[in-house]
Amino acid sequence: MSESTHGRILITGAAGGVGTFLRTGLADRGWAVRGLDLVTPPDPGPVEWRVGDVGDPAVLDAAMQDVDVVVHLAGIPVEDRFDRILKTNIDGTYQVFDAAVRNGVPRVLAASSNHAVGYYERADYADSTIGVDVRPRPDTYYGVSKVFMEAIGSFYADRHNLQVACVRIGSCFEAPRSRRMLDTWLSPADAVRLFHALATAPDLRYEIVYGVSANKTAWWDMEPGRRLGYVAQDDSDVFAAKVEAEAADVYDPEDPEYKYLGGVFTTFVPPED
Ligand code: 15L
Repeated sequence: MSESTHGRILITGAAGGVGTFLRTGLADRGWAVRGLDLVTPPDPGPVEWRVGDVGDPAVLDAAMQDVDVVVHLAGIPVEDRFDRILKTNIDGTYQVFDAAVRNGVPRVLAASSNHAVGYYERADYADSTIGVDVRPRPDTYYGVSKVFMEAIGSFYADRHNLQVACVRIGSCFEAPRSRRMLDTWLSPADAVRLFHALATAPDLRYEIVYGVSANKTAWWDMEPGRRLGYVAQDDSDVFAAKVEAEAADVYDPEDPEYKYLGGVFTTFVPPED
């Protein structure tokens, strides 16, 4: 344990969007934060910074010294060609889990995504919420890489007693950017609440949770997160009038953006180059 209140947390992909929210938010909560990314951001904040690639075991071994919890965010955050997803998201995630076991880090919190289950249809959940135990239905190669993340997390929890939580993150931005995101929004403050709760939850073995705020229109089961101490406090409803006024299209429940959990990701084709 370090001298901080909770210990040392390593965030991979700490320069990215979610990483930027978490690295300052978790430091404010009393964690000693170590950030790892390909670049150093102009304003890393109260963070010990490491530059390197999660694909490099030596980089990971150095970054995981004296670490209590790894938050694994690094990866391509959208659809891409399979070979790139394979290298960065699938092999990169394997490397992170393997390095955690090799270096005796007890807990890994991994950023899965709603796109692991993106082909589920909203209309089928008009009177219920979608659970975390449904069959994976990835909507992209990106989503496939998140299913792999959840699978290797489960394998390493069973094989190596690693404590693992996989967070199917919704849309983590300052504010919802579209009508769909009124359902899927995870506020930056709730993201910090969620990852802090998962980092400190007693008796964690293996869990999948949805990473979403307390949105009036959310249709994902919040109970697994709640059981682990996550109390969401934000609701996208405060942005609803603004989002509705700015929406360019007419609401059509058959539009993939609204029909599927993963929205337009269900229509994405990987780039050719
Ligand atoms: C994700 O997994 C992406 O990384 C992010 O860019 C958003 O598009 C988000 O899902 C979403 O579904 O809104």
